[in-house]
Amino acid sequence: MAPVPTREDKFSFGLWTVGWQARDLFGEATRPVMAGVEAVHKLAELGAYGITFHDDDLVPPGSTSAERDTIISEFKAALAETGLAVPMVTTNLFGDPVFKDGGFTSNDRAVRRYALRKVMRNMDLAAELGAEIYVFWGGREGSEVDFAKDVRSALDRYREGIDMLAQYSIDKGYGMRFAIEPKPNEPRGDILLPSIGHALAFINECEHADMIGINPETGHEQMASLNYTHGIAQALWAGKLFHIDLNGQKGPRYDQDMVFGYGDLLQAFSTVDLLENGGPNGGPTYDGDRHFDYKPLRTESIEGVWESALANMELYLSLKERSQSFRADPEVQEALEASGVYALAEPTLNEGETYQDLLDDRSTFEDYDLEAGRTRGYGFARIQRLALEHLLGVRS
Ligand code: ASC
Ligand code: MN
Ligand code: MN
Ligand code: MN
Repeated sequence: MAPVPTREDKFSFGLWTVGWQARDLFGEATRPVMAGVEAVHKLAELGAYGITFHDDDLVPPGSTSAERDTIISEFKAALAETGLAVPMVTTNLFGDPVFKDGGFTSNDRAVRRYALRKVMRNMDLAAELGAEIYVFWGGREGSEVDFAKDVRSALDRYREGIDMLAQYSIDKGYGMRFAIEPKPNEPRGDILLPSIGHALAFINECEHADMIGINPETGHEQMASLNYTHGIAQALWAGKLFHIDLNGQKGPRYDQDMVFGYGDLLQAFSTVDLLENGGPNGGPTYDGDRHFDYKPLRTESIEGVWESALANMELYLSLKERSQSFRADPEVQEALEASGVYALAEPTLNEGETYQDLLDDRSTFEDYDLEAGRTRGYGFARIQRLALEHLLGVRS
């Protein structure tokens, strides 16, 4: 029996995910528009905790002020009725043709100023709905032509925008935390802040770095052949994992946004193990929402949309169960012990030991048994075998 999702599991979905009409590069929409209210009711029924949105997902571009007000008040009523939360909100700075060269980093200054206004307007709504996280995915911040974009100036403008918006949140008392979402390419040929590492380095240059973290998406890292679990572990280590976008991706190709676990299942297993168990040697853990940013298959009608929404949550919970059985297995603990996994938590130098003490310790170099170090085995093969047996449920 698959585990049943509940509010306590803190699952959330983008309105643009279940609401995706499945318009792609080669074909028209295969599904009708889904109103925010419908998504709220159905997600709540399935056991989700929250719903997130881009400004334009909730309020179609071109709506009048009166239409906007009506949509927002109906959306709020649905939230009140179901108890669904809005933990995160974000801005669409990619769909409108005005953003073809980016929002914060467009070569056109008027576009940059318009982009900032669009974000501020939506931050006001986000605050009204109680969102604590504000995501920035700069899908159009980038280039196809290296000579057409001064990357250093673009990063100056990116930082200027983020700094100003951080100040806006502070001055308004919104208390939001920002989460930057990296992606290597698509829709731009190359996107700025292409990986977790690039984004972390960028944040360190921002004025209000303490309130800025990242929102890494599984598939975006995997598009660049990077290990997502390692990436979020480094973000946790840096105290910067403010939010996550979970989904599935089959290696380096276009952004597939499949159901979580439908790409690299083994890596999804280590991702859930890290998020739920925090790593064998402890350290900062993640307590935000388990947010899915996926696209229901284009082949599906509405039944398939809700089927796949449920599949994300069920698969996550199944992997959580499997990771708990993995961690609780005495043989696994013994294998981790024998492999030095726990021992890596021990500092390399003794307390108070200096480099001079190390130089004086002949056992570390002159008398070190190099041959023993060269020929030992680490036993990682056994850990992998046990992990797969737990994942497959042949061991519990
Ligand atoms: C986001 C986000 C993405 C993109 C994508 C748009 O806000 O996290 O990955 O927009 O979902 O289709
Ligand atoms: Mn300031
Ligand atoms: Mn994606
Ligand atoms: Mn995403």
